Amino acid sequence: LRVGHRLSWKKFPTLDIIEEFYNFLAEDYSSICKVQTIGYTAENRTIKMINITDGNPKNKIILITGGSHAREWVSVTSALYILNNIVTKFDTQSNYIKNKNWLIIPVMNPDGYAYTHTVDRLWRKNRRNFTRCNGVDINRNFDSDWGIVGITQSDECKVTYSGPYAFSERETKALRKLIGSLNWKPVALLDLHSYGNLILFPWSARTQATEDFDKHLEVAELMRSAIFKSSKENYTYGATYHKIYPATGTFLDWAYSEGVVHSYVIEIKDKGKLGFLIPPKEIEDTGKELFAAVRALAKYLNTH
Ligand code: ING
Ligand code: ZN
Repeated sequence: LRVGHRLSWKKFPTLDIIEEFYNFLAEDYSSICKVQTIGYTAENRTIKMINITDGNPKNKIILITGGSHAREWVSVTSALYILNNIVTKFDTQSNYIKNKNWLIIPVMNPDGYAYTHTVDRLWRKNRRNFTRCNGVDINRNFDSDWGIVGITQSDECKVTYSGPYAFSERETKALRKLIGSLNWKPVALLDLHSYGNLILFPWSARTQATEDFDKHLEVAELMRSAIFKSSKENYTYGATYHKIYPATGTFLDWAYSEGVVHSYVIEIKDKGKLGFLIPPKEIEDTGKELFAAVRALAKYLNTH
């Protein structure tokens, strides 16, 4: 138990413990970090973001998100690990970490996350009520190629239900409002998911390569090798459409189309043996390997 909060890397934390940790950071490191509410959920929970900066207006913005899918717990703890390491060791960080404006949203889907702790460990979507079934897949509800017949899922009972229309959900609206409110767009997005040991970049809904394909390959290779050095975990990379499967309305594609050139999804471990049920003893090493990937990205952005 650390003084001031109950978060540890030995257990997957509940939302209460996560928010207690945010408040601890905001109090103890008030000169570099603030907790902001970016919106509200279907069940009226707050969606929180931690904003870290030394105040230099020239800092490039990097957005890191986790927990858009409720059951992908290791995406939440990895975002928390990254957050903890940036903030609590800020003075000892490399320059390429300190000269960024970090926006970190560890739990994009708090209703779903709470539900996986209390009712159904393998719930994926948010918790909005519909007539037959509940929940929209947050990562299918953004306004990027939303509605393509055969890919967009219109059955509310399916785990990848795309919602009645693009940006129908409060959780996705919060992200749209955040990006719209910034004076400068983030240069990078790292949207954390599990599982698969993969680094993915756009497009998810289109077969063709983006005009930034070569840059994406270069950064993905840097992150892959940083992860391998950290933990000996093997990750591979590619454009989502070809590497895994076509998907419309994804945060990845939408962020990229909004001008976030370096948009990536990392599908954290494993390759399917334990899947979503990574045990708590892996929280710390996994956090470390993800922070290694983040450092590689931040370092690249210093010279590009
Ligand atoms: N996988 C992602 C999903 O939403 C993905 C894969 C990421 C698809 C980004 C498209 C864009 O299906 C998991 N495990 O959620
Ligand atoms: Zn996911």
